[in-house]
Amino acid sequence: MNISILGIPMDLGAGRRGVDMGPSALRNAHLAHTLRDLGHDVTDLGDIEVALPETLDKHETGGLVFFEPILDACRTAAERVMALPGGTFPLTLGGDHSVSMGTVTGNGLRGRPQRTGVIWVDAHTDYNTPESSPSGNIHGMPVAHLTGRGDERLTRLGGLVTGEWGIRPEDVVMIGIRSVDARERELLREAGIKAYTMKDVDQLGITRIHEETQERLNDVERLHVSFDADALDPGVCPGVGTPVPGGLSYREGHLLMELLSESGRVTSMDIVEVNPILDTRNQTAEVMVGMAASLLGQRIL
Ligand code: 4U7
Ligand code: MN
Ligand code: MN
Ligand code: MN
Repeated sequence: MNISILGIPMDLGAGRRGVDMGPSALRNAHLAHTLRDLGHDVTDLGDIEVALPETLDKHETGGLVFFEPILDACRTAAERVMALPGGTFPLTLGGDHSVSMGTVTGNGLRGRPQRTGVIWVDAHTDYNTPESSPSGNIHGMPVAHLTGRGDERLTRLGGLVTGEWGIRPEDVVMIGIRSVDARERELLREAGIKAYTMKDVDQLGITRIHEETQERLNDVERLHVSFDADALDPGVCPGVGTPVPGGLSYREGHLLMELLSESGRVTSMDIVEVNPILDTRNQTAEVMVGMAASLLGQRIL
């Protein structure tokens, strides 16, 4: 397979600094080399340019912190993904999770706009709107905006999204959930978004969750996996900005990626929220490179 790596070194959407170094940490953990060893043709496109917080006034626009530079970066990321040749697998590196507003949109609109399913692997549901958000941090809002809720400049990605295309709420499946804000919970219920909590992971297991996910997303033409490193337990991935105890084990993460790989249906992936400042000797980046490898065909035997 042809894989294109694109970094979005942005931490403007997160509450603390450091995930802007995620792409660099993942490259240092031998991302491209690992994927080449699996037989893939890998091109690293480098990073897109993102404004540094030190050069900006931290201003809030209607409950959205750093709204303008985030919109800019997401739009650029979407355009870069859209420009990739057909058949290429985009592997996009955050950055905080707001980058996925750009990457998912770019993947959905590439070539001709297609119905796109999203598997959101995360401790959080990232379904806040500017009104419901307790923090104003945009990394807690990407799924709401991708499914058409929230600030219209973000849902339309500054005019890039025109017409009918959007992610349907029924085409989103979340896995690993264990932290949801009060208002966010109500919004999720209203929207009918399917979310597998850690309780579901404990009770049903990843195999069953994967089967149900495939069934639910049976009709989508493209399938994007957005993997927030904080979905995994902080013991496995300590280098994340918003750690929540009780996460996916190392094997649960790999099993999910292995099953998705076997399905042959995944067409793009993000790795987001790796924070090297808070990490231990780049462990989190190394674990996340392993997750990407499992999704992209690595087998034990
Ligand atoms: B991440 C939070 F309030 N819900 O909106 C918010 F708890 O991309 C956290 O999943 C969001 O890491 C976490 O700020 C966003 C908070
Ligand atoms: Mn997230
Ligand atoms: Mn998260
Ligand atoms: Mn986070």
